[in-house]
Amino acid sequence: MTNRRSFLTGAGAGITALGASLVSRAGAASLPEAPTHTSSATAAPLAPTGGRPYNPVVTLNGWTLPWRMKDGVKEFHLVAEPVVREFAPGMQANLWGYNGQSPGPTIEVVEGDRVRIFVTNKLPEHTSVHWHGQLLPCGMDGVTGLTQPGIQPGKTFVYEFVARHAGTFMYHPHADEMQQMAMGMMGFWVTHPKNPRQHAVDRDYVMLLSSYDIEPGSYTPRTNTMLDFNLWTINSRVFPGLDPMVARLGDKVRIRVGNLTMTNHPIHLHGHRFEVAGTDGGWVPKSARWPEVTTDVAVGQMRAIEFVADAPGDWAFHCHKSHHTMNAMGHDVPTLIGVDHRGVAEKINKLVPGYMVMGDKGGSMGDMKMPLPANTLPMMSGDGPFGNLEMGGMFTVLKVREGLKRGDYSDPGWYRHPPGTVAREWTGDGAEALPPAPRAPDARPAPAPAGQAMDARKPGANDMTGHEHH
Ligand SMILES: [Cu+2]
Repeated sequence: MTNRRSFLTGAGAGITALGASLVSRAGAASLPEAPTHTSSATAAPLAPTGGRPYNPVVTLNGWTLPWRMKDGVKEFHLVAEPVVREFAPGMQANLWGYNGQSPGPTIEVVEGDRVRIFVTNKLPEHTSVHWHGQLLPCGMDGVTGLTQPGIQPGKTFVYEFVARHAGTFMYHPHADEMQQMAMGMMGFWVTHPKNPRQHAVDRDYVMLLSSYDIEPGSYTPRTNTMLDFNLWTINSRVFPGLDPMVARLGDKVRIRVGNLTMTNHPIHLHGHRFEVAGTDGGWVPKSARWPEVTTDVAVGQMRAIEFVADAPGDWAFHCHKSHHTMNAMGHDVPTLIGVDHRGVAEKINKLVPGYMVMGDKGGSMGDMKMPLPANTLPMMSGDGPFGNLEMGGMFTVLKVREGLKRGDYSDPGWYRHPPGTVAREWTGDGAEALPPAPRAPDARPAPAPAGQAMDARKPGANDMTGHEHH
C-alpha cells in the first residue's frame, strides 16, 4: 500500500525510496480510466488539459495517453495486454502491448511533474515496467526480482516518481524480456522542459524501432529469434503502412527515434542536414553538435535529431541497412545476377506451376506480382508518383511544403516538382552526340584463353557467391 504523504513530501531534493507496490482492493476502485486505442492512424497531438503548458509530440501511427490530475499528481493507467496490430494494410499481427496497441501510448509530462502510473497486467504471465532513462528512486525502476516482484496476471501495481529532467525516454518490461519485447511491449516517454520556449520546435515526431519474426501467412512472432527478424518496424508499422511526416517550409523539426530491436539502425534523412540534439541521457550542448545526414541509433538508445525543413519536396527517411527497408521474405536466396534462365522457367513450370525466375537481371521486385500467403506483405512496395518505390520496413517520407497551416499534419499528397527539376531520360539535343563515358582501366574481364572451356560452377551449400577455381 502506497503511503502518499511520504511520496508527496519526499518529492523534492531527497526522494523517499518507495518501491513499486500492489494496489489494494480499496485503491483499485479509484483507478484512473485506461483509455484504449485501436486505430493505427497517427493521432493528432494531445494538447495538455492541465498543469504546465508544453508543445505536444506526434507519435507516428500512434497516440498519446490521456491522464488525470489528482491532488497535484498526474495519473496514468497502462494496461499490459494482448493486442492485434496492423503492420500495413493486408497484414495483422498478434502482439502484446499496452492499452490496445503496440507500441503502447506515448506518455507526456513536464519536468518537475509528480507522476503516478498504474499498471494492470492482463497478460498470461507476470510483467513489470522499466522507465528507461528516468532518474528515479531505485524501487520504481521496474526490474523484476531486483527492485520489485513481478506484477502477476490480474494484478495492478503503482509506480510513483518525479519527472526530474526533460528529455526523451522509453518504457518496456524488465520481466521475461526476450518474449515480451519480441512481442512488441514498449512505449515512448517525453518529459517536456518546464519552460516551453526551451528546445521549442514546430513539429516533434516520436518513433520506436522494433523488429519481429513472423512467418508469411502466420500472425504471431517467433519470440526466440535472436537476429534474423523479417519485419523491421517504426512504431510496429512498416512501409507503405507508415504515414508521412509533414512539415511546413521553414519549420524547425525534431524526430526522436528510440531503438528497442536487437541491432543498430543508421537512420538517414534525404535533402537536409540535421544535428543530434538529444539522447536518452538528456540534451546535447549546442557546442557538441555537428551536422549529419545519417545517425546510428544503437540498441537501447534514443536519438533526437533536429533540422530546419528548408527544402520543399518528398524526402526519403529510412534505416540505411537495405535489408531493413524490406518486408517479410526468406533470406536464403542465392544471387543469380547474370545467370541466363531462358527456357528454364517453362520447364520448371510444367513441374511446379507458378514458378518464376527471380534475380537474373538484379533483385528488383517492384513490378512482380507474386501470389502471397493470406497474411503477409510484398517485400518491396509502395506506389509513388513515378511508379513503385520498392521499399518496405523502416521507411517513410518527410513531406515539406510551403504554406501549410500550423498544426496541420494531413498528407498533402505527392510533391509537384517545379518544371525542369526532375531527373529525366536523355534523348539528345540534336546537335551533339553523347559524350564518351570514361571507363576504369581493366574494368572488363579478360577473355578466356583459346581452347579452355568455361565450365559452370556448382554452388556449395554455404557459398552461393564465392569465387572458387576449377
Ligand atoms: Cu535498420
